[in-house]
Amino acid sequence: MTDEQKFLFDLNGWLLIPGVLESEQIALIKEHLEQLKNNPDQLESKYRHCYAGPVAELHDHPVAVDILRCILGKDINEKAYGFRLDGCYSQYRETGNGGLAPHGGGPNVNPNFSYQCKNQMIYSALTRVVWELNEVEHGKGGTLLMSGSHKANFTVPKEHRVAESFLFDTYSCPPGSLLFFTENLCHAGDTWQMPDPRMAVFNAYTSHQAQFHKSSWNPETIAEWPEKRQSLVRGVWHADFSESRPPKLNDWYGDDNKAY
Ligand SMILES: O=C(O)CCC(=O)C(=O)O
Repeated sequence: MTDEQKFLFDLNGWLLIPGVLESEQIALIKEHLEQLKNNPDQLESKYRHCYAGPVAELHDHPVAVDILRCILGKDINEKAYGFRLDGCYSQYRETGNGGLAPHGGGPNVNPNFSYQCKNQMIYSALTRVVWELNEVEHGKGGTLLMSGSHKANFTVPKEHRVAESFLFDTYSCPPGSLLFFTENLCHAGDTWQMPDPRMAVFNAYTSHQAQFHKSSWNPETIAEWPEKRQSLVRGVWHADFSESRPPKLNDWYGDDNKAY
């Protein structure tokens, strides 16, 4: 993560990295999401999830990992990340479809929404990573982001808790772009106005020591992932003092150590 990216993420609460994915990878992921929508029964059950198949490559894509290490936590060791994949959903929204009402922003002591920056170190708490798979033109349906509201000292006033508020920023980007935002940022879904559907993967990440969403990962899907990617869905704890001192570290995924 560059100094400029850190500055912008801290200042605004969000960061866009345009054009990360190649067209072949985008096509594979879109095909998977199309199949899930139109013919899910033709997919083997272990691939019948938005986080499965070619989408799984996104969960620890090197560009995402580089940023997540800086804003959530560095690796535990060579086998395990210091952050976890807390959830994943996909959007397939046709032209004219509305989005979620504004939420988040303002003071929050809940550790899952407690954005912090101290001594030039960021802790973004629950962090959303959005992969835009189709083009987004400015103001035509990209996520609405109220820059700075992740560390506001006052609740977002009700007149600004509407998608029309002039405080909302947004972005334009080519297919395969990557948007990060901290979930305490006030944000909303906008009406999708592009001719192609909004196809996007919404990943949520936390520190490896925190969990917000209840898990529902299919173990057969996870079994096919490389070991380090599996660590994204391991149990939620840091140190086990029950058998040894120094403690056993949380650096593996398995039946005995997975998130529920
Ligand atoms: O649809 C969007 O762009 C925003 C989605 C959203 O607000 C969320 O996932 O929390």
